[in-house]
Amino acid sequence: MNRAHKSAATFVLSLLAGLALVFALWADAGLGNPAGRAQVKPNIVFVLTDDQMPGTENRMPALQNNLVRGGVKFSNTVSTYPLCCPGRAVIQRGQYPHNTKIYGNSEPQGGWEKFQRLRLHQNTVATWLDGAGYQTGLFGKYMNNYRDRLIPPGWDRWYAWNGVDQGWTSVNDQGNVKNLDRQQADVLVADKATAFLKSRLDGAAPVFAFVNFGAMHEPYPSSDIDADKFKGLNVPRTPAFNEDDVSDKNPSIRNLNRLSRGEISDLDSQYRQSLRSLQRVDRFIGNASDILRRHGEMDDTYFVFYTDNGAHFGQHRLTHGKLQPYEEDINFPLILRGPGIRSNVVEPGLVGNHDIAPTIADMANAQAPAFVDGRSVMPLATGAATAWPRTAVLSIREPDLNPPPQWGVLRMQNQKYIRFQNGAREYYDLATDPHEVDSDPGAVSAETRDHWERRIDEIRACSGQECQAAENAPTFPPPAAP
Ligand SMILES: [Ca+2]
Repeated sequence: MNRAHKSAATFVLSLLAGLALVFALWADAGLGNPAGRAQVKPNIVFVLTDDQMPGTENRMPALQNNLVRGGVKFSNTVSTYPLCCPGRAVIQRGQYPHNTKIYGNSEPQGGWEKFQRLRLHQNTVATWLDGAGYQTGLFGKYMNNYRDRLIPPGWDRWYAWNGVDQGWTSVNDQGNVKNLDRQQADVLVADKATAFLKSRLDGAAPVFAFVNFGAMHEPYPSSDIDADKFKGLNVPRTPAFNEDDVSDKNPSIRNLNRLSRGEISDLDSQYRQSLRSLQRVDRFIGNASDILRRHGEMDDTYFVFYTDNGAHFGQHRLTHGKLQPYEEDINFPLILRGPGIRSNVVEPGLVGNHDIAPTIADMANAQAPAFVDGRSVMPLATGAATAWPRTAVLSIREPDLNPPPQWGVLRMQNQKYIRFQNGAREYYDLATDPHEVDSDPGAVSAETRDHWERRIDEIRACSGQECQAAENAPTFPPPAAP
């Protein structure tokens, strides 16, 4: 307990302050902690990237060395709505998108204006942690279309990009709006977040830093020192890349031509640029880890690493984008490291981005409100869970101004059932077909398909605690009576 050692030093310097701290530590210890984790509230550093394709996390050495090898990587993490603003609303509130009602990046589907209009900003993971005594700070991308002098409740330190949609032109630095050089935006995010950690770590209160990078979203700004990295590297040529046969898929894919040589060359070039842009995020993770170690706080700090949504680069004949029901867009791995969390473990238990806020609340020993749909994944991360009863998580794309298809995915442990609004259905056995190249809804019975259709509707209608029952329902329908 390094912070406890510091408390003892404070005691020597100031008898009164020392007595108060000793009392606080005694009271904290007296409350006990059922998970057996740190008695002093841990720091939490949450790094969120933008549009990151699954697998690219393996090209981030500091992330690998500090977080993945020292923590748990969840290989089945469902993004409940693979688009920026809906994802960020889910992440801050711990709710499914059908409960945040944020379905797009701007009005009337979503955006900061709608998030604020629905007063969702008033009750988030920031207010929960602020209420639990944390020093909170947000850095970088907040919500699409945020261009306001208002600092949302719960944030003590505020450094958030302003602009229309993705066009960040300025930054709100603690209420002062300044011009922003977009090329340098991620460097500044890292600098401001690093300064926050350095200045606040010696305080008595624990720190919650929510650090939001623009990488690896287009247009992939990167630093000169990374210019020579990833030369000759291409998008992984999995069976999904420029898929040979798409006759098994819904019409929006079935009617696509194979990618041209020029399109593939562009995708490979974008992929290399995006990996270079991620190195700024990676350096932040390395620097933050070093600072925490120097302050003796690394073992008292949780790291959370995730993206607002995944992205595809040429899979299933799609060029570059998101908002598709396939694994590239909806299964970026959540990575956790910190007190009590297992080391160097890939955990296959089914989790979702609606679990992140309640998980952070659990780490902070803060109370998550009853509206939260997700659940803490700490029992899985620590290994305390003897069972994980969840059998499915729902991912959706709701009607919006973008072209169809709209869809709902029932993402099960090893299976995936996709219902398209246009009537098409896809089914993948992920155990034998992890790249989703052979959809075969006929491989399961009509009763099973009906059961999965009902489950999509049930999860799509759930709220709060009842979402757990909807997600825990049996994967297969009960056998018919003889
Ligand atoms: Ca995004």
